[in-house]
Amino acid sequence: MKLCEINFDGIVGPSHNYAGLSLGNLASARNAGAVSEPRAAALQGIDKMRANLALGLAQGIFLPHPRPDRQWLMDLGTTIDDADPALAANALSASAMWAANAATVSPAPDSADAKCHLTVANLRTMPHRSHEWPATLAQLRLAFAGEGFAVHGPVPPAFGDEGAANHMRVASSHCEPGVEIFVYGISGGAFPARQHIEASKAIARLHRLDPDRVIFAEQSEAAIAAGAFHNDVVAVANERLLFAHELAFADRDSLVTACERLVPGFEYVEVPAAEVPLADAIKSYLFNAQLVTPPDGQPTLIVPTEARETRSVWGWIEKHIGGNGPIRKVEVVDVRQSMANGGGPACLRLRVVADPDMVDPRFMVDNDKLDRISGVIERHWPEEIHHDLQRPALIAKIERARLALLETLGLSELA
Ligand code: SUG
Repeated sequence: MKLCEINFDGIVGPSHNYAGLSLGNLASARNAGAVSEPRAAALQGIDKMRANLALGLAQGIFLPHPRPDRQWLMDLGTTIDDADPALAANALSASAMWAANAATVSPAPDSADAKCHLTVANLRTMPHRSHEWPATLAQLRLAFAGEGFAVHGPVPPAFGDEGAANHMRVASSHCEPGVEIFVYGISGGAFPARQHIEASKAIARLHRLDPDRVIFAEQSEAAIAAGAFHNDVVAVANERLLFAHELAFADRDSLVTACERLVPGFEYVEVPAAEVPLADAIKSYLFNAQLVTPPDGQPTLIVPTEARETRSVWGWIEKHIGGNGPIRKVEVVDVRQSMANGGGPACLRLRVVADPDMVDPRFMVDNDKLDRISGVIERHWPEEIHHDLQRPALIAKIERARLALLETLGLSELA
């Protein structure tokens, strides 16, 4: 069995649009009502996956969900034709593309039963995301059906859980037992805290983690108030490295001390607010980067183009790399369509440390399969979506597009 980190990217669905649905997510609010480009958005995501493959990383996919979610509308006593526009937008969101919110993952080396555990996120805080979990769970059950995995249903909706976006793992290498950091928020400010500590504690128990190797860290109020609606907007970890903004955590010192005690070779890289103000970090998504270790062993940061365009951020990156800091390389990817809804490179992927041969191969990709997927996107994804979300011809096109993709991938059972 050969464990490695696999990035599963959510393919951007054909209903991708800007409806301004996420309170506390500044990009979503700023772009409310803008014209979206689902085809370009999905192709940007495919190019990001190609860049990961070119780095020598293992790459997987998750599929768009059925949209509009007719079952959800039926449970609310309405249909896509009759629903008021706000409800219709909630039923049509392509938010499942942000796979970092699909589930929390604890790899086999961390669990008492040596299985890789995945708990689907309930996403109960935002109405448009609260109905994602059944379609996510169906995919997790197919992709990770093997004996080495344990897939769990959502934590009860009393407590908000937003998946891996608020979870980090530090370990001397992916294959060694790690320390899992669950970051939670406490409500009180203008924006909701989407991850509750009770949900995180439940997941740590369900995943059979060693309580001595689990840390619960509070997100700083300043970060939430500045628009860090998920911790992965202000921090990211990979193997021995934790990379974070100075203002990410309520009590940074305790977190760093615990990691130093538990993880051999642990390194903390902090970006001071004096060099990169929180607002610049959030606008540019410096921390919503994929921090990865390609086969060449050089820790690499995959940032969105917005990071290069933000002077303080790009200056910090150049200084760090030029000064021989622990992050050795930077790659820039264009995911502007997703960024405009508050989703950067790291939001678009779920990391799973596992043996790729144990994953259902329909969820793994190489360049040939990405060619076939882009072919379907080019043929079927709408070029633009304006504000006429309930137009019957658009709805029919969106539904047909997804079915064409499922058929191409041999996944029609998800229909
Ligand atoms: O949940 N945006 C998503 C972005 C998720 C980013 N994920 C991570 N940080 N891991 C959200 O706020 C916008 C939808 C709209 O406004 O139409 C949205 O749902």
